[in-house]
Amino acid sequence: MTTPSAHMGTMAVHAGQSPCPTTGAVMPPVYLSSTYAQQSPGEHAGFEYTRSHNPTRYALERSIARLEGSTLCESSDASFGGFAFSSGLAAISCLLDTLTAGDHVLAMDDLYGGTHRLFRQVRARSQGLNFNFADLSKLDEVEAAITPETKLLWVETPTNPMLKLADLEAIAAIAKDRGILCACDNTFATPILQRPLASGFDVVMHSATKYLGGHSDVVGGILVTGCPQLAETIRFHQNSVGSILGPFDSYLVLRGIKTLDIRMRAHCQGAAQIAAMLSSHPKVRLVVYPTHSSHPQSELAARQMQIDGTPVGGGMITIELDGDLAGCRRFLESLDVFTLAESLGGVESLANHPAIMTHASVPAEDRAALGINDSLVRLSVGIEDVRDLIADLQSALEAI
Ligand code: P1T
Repeated sequence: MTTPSAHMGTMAVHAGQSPCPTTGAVMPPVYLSSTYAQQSPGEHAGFEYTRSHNPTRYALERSIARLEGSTLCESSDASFGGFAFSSGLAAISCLLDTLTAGDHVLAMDDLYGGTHRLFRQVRARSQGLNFNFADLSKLDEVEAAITPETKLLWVETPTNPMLKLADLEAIAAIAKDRGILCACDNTFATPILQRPLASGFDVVMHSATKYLGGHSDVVGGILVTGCPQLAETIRFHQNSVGSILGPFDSYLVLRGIKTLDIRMRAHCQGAAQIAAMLSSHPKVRLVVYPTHSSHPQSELAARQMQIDGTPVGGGMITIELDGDLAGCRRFLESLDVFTLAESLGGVESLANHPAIMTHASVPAEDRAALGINDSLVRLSVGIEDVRDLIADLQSALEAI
């Protein structure tokens, strides 16, 4: 069942999958075989070697391609628009592999720390790419930072961890005008909330480790494109470099995606209630939540992030506590239902201290400029009963 008019909840369950023609198995089997028998050299059923072709990975790749709205998802050859990798960073690396030494990449200033590290500390040296970081939530900064060598615009929206937004349609228009590829890390929003390809983006990327997997039990990455030529290029590089997602991990992500729609609704509902509670709490100096009226881009959030036409802010909240690092540590150590851990997007609620944990590799002066200070905490709101989450936060706030 893959009719293009199906709603997201239906597509999340069915896209890219049909019962096994041999056994009727409803879930795509996990094809662990690394290689496939050939009748004669070069004569086979389309599968040669699992790095290049794997039916379980293909099922995941077709599923996410359809959810992100790639028109290539029905293509009968391997360029069907979705690509699965061994991690989110491996997916980003593969896209960078399509660039050439000397190319310029303009990236959002607020990014996951590991993406920042990959750009600045690895690919600038190993691949000779030039990176610039600008506040792409401001369109004049996008225009000003583009150079004749700019080949890729890289945005996260909402960003990790400051939850800044990039105006997808406006940025895609700027990039298109200048023939620059534009890519969006859609990890925080997921296709349930926003579909960058429909806004004119060329590529969508995910850390599948997060909401797509949804259960904190798999590490993976995704690229999706709607451009046929780029799909061929990415498939070539995915196979040539080899950082593919294994069959069992592909199965886990596919299984996670089945409940993505229903989970994202729950994450958004819980997070909105928690953001409202925190914004009137005396021990909280700042609450950042995209659809909250205090967010400087709440109007853009309402336009860009929706479920069934209703604005939703996602499952992530960033807060600044009214205390120093010691107070912040006491808060984080006192949490009970929330677990203090890196990562996000699972069914269980997590709390993270970006300055010491996920964003430690971002230079201190950049962190300071972005507002990633010692009092900043990032919350990933899970799908537990929100009353328990609120009670947990209220109790831990008393410890500051
Ligand atoms: O961890 P990995 O699957 O390689 O994904 C990297 C990545 C890419 N993009 C975003 C927006 C991310 O949040 C991440 C990973 N982030 C964390 C581990 C974290 O706690 O923020």
